[in-house]
Amino acid sequence: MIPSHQLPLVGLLLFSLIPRQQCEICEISRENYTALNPLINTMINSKYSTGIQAINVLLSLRLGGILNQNQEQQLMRPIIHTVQNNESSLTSGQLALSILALGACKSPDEMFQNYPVLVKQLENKFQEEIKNMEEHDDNPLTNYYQLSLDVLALCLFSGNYSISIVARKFNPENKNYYFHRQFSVDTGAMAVLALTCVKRDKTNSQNVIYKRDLKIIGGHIESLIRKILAQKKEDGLIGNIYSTGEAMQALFVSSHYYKKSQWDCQKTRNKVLEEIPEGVFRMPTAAAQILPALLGKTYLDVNKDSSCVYKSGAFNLTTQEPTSGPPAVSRPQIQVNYSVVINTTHSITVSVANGSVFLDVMEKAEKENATLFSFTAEESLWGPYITTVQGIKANSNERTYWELLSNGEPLSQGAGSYVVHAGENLEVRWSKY
Ligand code: CBY
Repeated sequence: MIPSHQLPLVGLLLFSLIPRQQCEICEISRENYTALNPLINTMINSKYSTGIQAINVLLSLRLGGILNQNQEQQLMRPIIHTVQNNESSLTSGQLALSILALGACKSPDEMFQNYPVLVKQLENKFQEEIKNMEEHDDNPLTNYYQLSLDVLALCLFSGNYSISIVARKFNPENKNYYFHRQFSVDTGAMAVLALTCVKRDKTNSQNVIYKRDLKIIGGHIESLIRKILAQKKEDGLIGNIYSTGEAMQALFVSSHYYKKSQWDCQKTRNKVLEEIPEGVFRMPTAAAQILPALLGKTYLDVNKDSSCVYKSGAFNLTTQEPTSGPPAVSRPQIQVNYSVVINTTHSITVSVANGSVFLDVMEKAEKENATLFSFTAEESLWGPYITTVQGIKANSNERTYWELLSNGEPLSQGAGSYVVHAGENLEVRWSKY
């Protein structure tokens, strides 16, 4: 017989012996960390002229416990500069991500001084998103990926937001989860992280209205997880290679919503590891979005005491300039076809240096005929985002944008990173998502 006063202790012991089946996290073991070196070196050695591109990198490296204090300071500088000087021009999601990055693993007193001000600004930006939806046929100023980041940052950093608005707006049937009627895994995954945070944060509340909304939110998580798992591919990827890291994070935090047999975490992880040497994650943001999942971390760990412990010496960091290849002039030229498609098609054949990206082709075409091929781009976390062509501007209230295609197929990389091939038919098409 076990004396009754020892029962809680025995219970605790038994609980700690239960295998972690409930929480399927297949992070890679320390011996295999060398496989991650290309990701980490890309992030550390890139030059961040605008803070925007460094945001995700700082968050990811902090969560992984990879930066020493000096490196951390260096990455924080351009980000702090960006949030302080461009407050109004930052989108809600960029501000939310900056809050996550600057606040990751810091106790309130170590935190960046203006913190409460940033959280207040985010509350306002989130409200503007909701207001825009009410006034413009349910279209936010940005998109649901960013609204999810907003809720996540407000939830993790004690900002104000309405649970009932979250329960209402994040219904998985909402059109904002879909582009061209295709479910966006990135968006669904970020929403699962946000909704899970809200659910965990408010579960102990006695408020009856909260209880009703939390039940609705639980239903949303379940349905989003079903939609994410439905995008699992034969090779283990979920959506595409760039959405897989975030899908993994969503699946880590919601393991009681699916059966173990529904997802082979190792298979997904191994496929991602295979792609690293292929250079698929050459963009710092791409590297930053895959790394946490490979280390078994999620954005919900951002304010856990135990996270971000500095793993001194675990990674082989090289501090060299990223190799950029021979100068463009000495590279052989290739010819590609480029078209702008609105209702009619305007085409041109241009020659560019081998190894050029889509944006180089657009610049060359513009030089040859500015009337037909003029364009503008904005800096985003993923590099340049094409906003206007021939003066026609993408508009989120109308769900219009300039779609990039090659040989009739939409590209899965942006204009600044897609490397073009000789003879290819490249296209920018005025489209509706
Ligand atoms: N992030 C965001 O606001 C973007 C959210 C996101 C879901 C994002 C993908 C996922 C992510 N992890 O960041 C997203 N794309 C969105 C929402 C959109 C729409 C933006 C609408 C709006 N009002 O905000 C839209 C217009 C449908 C869209 N993406 C367009 C494009 C094309 C850009 C073309 C251009 N005009 O420059 C393009 C190139 C697809 C195409 N063939 O035209 C595109 N997106 C791509 C390829 C991608 C992936 C980038 C991958 C890469 N290696 O470059 C992406 C990761 C991402 C960025 N889009 Co969108 C999706 C994927 O492949 N998994 C928040 C902010 C703080 O960072």
